[in-house]
Amino acid sequence: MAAQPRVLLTTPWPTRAVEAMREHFEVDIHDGPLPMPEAKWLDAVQEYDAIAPTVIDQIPAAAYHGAQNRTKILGNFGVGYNHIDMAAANAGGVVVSNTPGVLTDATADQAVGLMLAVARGISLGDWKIRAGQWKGWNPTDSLGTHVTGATLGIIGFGRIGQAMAKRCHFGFDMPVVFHNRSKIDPALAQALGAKQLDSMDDVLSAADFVSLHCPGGGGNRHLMNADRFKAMKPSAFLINTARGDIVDEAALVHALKSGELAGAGLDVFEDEPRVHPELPKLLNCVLNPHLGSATESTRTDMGLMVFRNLLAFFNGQPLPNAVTQ
Ligand code: 8YV
Repeated sequence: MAAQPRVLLTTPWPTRAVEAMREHFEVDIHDGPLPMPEAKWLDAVQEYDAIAPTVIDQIPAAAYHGAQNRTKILGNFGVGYNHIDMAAANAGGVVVSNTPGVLTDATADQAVGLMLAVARGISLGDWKIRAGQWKGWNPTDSLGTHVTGATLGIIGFGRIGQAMAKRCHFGFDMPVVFHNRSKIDPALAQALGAKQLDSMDDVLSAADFVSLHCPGGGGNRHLMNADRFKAMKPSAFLINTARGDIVDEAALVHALKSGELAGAGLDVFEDEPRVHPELPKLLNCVLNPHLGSATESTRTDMGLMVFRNLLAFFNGQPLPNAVTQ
């Protein structure tokens, strides 16, 4: 019997996805310090046919030399791949797959949750009770911002941006405006109660809530900077479930402190797991530790999707989710 392909997961996964992998591959799971150290990466690319990284991995340049290495495919556990050097992978003949679609709903749900949590003081209220700080109801205590009917601005109208529009338009009667690099079919936008505006600044100035759903890295680094915060209404909130580097965190802290922005709901940060030291001190933001796709079923589905891509690769079939950039 031919030897099974050897696969390394750079961090533990949900059990069912690992079991599926183990039916077809010889699987090892890195259980040392995270992210997986560079020395381990350098050994791993000589020992494994495939490696399945996640967003936290810092992949060394030598890992992309497909001709010299045993590793010919990176099956990314996640849809975003800004931590993968695609130019190097393409040049070195290393194939990359990702996990689009399966985490769309979970991530849009989380964005809605952050919007409500920061606008309505849900996490602050929870903290007040736990800290024994609730002195009793009164008509002016802990007043938040009304969400239903407010205008939502979406930056990046891909799968997750569209799922956010759907929830907010049909669930909260919100008019939705959006910015997207390419033109979106107006009929598709209209079906979600959304309208594409000419410029990003048009969206920022119209919105009561701005939710980011574009990829990180490249030209999107610090897309939300001091000037862009100035373009937003002082009563507006920023929601980020996309990537931390889209936001200039220092400029955001300034905007939140100076009253240029009313608040922020953040699931992702520029230099995870480090969070700008001022953010936890601010009561007008809600902070989550990168939970967008963190449901048991979603993380299992992500693992199963990596598995299907590796299976196709080792069977010589086209990858269902090849990253082609
Ligand atoms: C993941 C994500 O948890 O898929 C993505 O791009 O941001 C998250 O949902 C993480 O990136 C997994 O690597």
